[in-house]
Amino acid sequence: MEEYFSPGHSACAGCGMPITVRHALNVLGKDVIVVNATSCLEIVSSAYPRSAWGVPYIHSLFENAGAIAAGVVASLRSQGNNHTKVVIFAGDGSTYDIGFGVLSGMLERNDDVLYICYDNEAYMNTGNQRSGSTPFGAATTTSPAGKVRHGKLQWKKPIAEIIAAHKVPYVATASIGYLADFENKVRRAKDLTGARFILTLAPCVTGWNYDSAKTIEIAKLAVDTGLWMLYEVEDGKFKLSLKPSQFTPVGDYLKMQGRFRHLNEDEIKFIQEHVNKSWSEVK
Ligand SMILES: Cc1ncc(C[n+]2csc(CCOP(=O)(O)OP(=O)(O)O)c2C)c(N)n1
Ligand SMILES: [Mg+2]
Repeated sequence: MEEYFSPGHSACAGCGMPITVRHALNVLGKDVIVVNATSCLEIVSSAYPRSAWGVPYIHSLFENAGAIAAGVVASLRSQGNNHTKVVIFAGDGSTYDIGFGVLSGMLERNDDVLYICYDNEAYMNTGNQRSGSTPFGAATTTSPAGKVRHGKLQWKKPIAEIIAAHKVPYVATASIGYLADFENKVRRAKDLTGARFILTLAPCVTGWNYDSAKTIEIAKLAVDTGLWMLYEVEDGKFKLSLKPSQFTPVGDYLKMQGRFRHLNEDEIKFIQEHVNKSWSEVK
């Protein structure tokens, strides 16, 4: 198989982000133009004079990936090119927070763009600051764990639900712990037109603070504990991709990561109850 995201980039060993990009491009193929919002991905893959990209690549600001992609697709289509796919790769900082306004515009116009967010649950490139995606209880440099408080005090922003509320043709959540499921979702999105969005959990070794050999295990455990729900919303229809018959306790996931090290049993129970409630709502 030809590769479009090559080794030799400078991502950390075990980083979940290049796994996301590589597998997405394997499905999307060569006829693609990538727009990439400022993030770890841009830094590790595009420092001049090197490039890890085997497809055309544009670096955008945090704020305007959605607008740049909309412009690229408008230009292509006006030239009679109806085949080239335009895909955005962006981190959670851009997606949930700083680029959200422009993303919302792209969705509202139903621009023919596939947006893939690799979610590592914080602003990692600048040294691990909390984002709207950082989960409850996680310690970051701006939601520290100490005597007064234990990490982030808010839950994750429900970004996939917010995007589905725009009534775009396709929204999905994925995890690199379930790569075949992720690839199937990219394949489905590739075949559709209009604004499509895939949110992929992509663990960060340094920010989450775990053994770099455990990336896939952790990404899988996030799903198996029920903390990270895999689903699709196509034409407004919600469909679970995987419903674990028995959930692993959330503590098994939390205790593997330094960012949750400070949590006590009551706090872990509180998170477990939140997960149970989310699933009963879905049912
Ligand atoms: C408007 C703006 N604010 C802040 C920055 C500095 N900055 C560059 S990358 C980055 C973190 C990106 O976080 P995320 O989108 O989650 O991607 P990650 O680094 O985690 O891969 C920040 C804060 C910037 N480039 N532009
Ligand atoms: Mg991030």
